[in-house]
Amino acid sequence: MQSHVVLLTPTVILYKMSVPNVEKEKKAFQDVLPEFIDSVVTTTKIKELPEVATWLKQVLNYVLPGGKLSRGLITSVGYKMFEEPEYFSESTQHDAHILGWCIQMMHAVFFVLDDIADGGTMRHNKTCWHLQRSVGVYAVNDALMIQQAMMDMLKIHFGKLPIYNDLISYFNEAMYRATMGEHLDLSSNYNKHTDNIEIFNMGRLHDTAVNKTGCYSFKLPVFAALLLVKNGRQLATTELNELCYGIGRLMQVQDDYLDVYGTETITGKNGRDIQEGKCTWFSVTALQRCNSAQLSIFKEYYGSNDLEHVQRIKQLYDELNLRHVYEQYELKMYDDLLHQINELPHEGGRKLLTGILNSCFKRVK
Ligand code: DMA
Ligand code: MG
Ligand code: MG
Ligand code: MG
Repeated sequence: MQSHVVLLTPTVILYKMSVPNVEKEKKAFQDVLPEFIDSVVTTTKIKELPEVATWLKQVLNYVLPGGKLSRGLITSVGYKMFEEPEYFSESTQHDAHILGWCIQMMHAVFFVLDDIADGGTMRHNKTCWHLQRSVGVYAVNDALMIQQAMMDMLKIHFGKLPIYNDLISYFNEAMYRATMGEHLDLSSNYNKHTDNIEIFNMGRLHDTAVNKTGCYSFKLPVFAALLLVKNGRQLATTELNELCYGIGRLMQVQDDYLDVYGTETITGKNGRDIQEGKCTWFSVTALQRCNSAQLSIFKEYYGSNDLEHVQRIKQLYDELNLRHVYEQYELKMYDDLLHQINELPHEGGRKLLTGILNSCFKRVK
């Protein structure tokens, strides 16, 4: 376990502890992808329709490889970190890789659909799938096909194991919550004509983040990994669940930051929250802090595609010093989560969650 100081404030010293050999773990996880995609198209029901199987293979080769792969890595590294050395086996590690790629499939389902809904154009530094030539709105069917191929993969690889029912419950919960979170997100757009300013509140933001991000991005990969661990059920506690949701909230607040201030070539996607009039940490915090003149500016320009209007909103964020407020907020969230992690009874769990938290902290993509 490596550790080095990443930030020094008068009151807080934070140590960045990395999960051992995370690059090696990532490489091992990525190496499984060709075999995984092959298994999707040759063992699930799609094998009966070679033409469709060829199509799905093309879709998966486009949407699965890019990005941080953090969800899948949490599952594969999580198995290793939670399991006692005497029970660890390479074949279960392989199961963790398959499970990790199933979760990456779920992620692909959501970002393919989310990019249609949000007017996204770039994802993982590539053109969004729905903007690929001839795909268009048929990407909705592709997303459903990825989802069902994922369910079939779970049945083929884990259907005969006693963990299967729990696994399906976790996957169903994550799918359901993500759609609920997406609904909250999509129905929170500011509309100048109805002046629905009341949607911008921290409670709604919290519910949105926990559901649209926290459940499928953190709870699912951590709890799925625990199903592979010999005595994992005892570790699947409410406290751990809350922590996963907390990390999800942090991730989403950071995602909102990167949407406005991130570098597109690094995040690999284009920010659209101001144009779409989204309820984000920045819009909610701006409204908590603005005076009546600034409120009028917000109402006039938020939720417009006009670049000058977008600039005017960014200027408002600067006037309110929101980047500084954000940095303090991120640090406080980090600090609170670290304290909660240190209360966890299992050392491997503490290491895993600290590793996840640190890989998120001050992230630029
Ligand atoms: C995306 O939220 C949520 C899901 C379930 C994919 P978002 O639109 O803020 O994500 P992004 O910024 O990556 O488009
Ligand atoms: Mg989006
Ligand atoms: Mg969205
Ligand atoms: Mg976003």
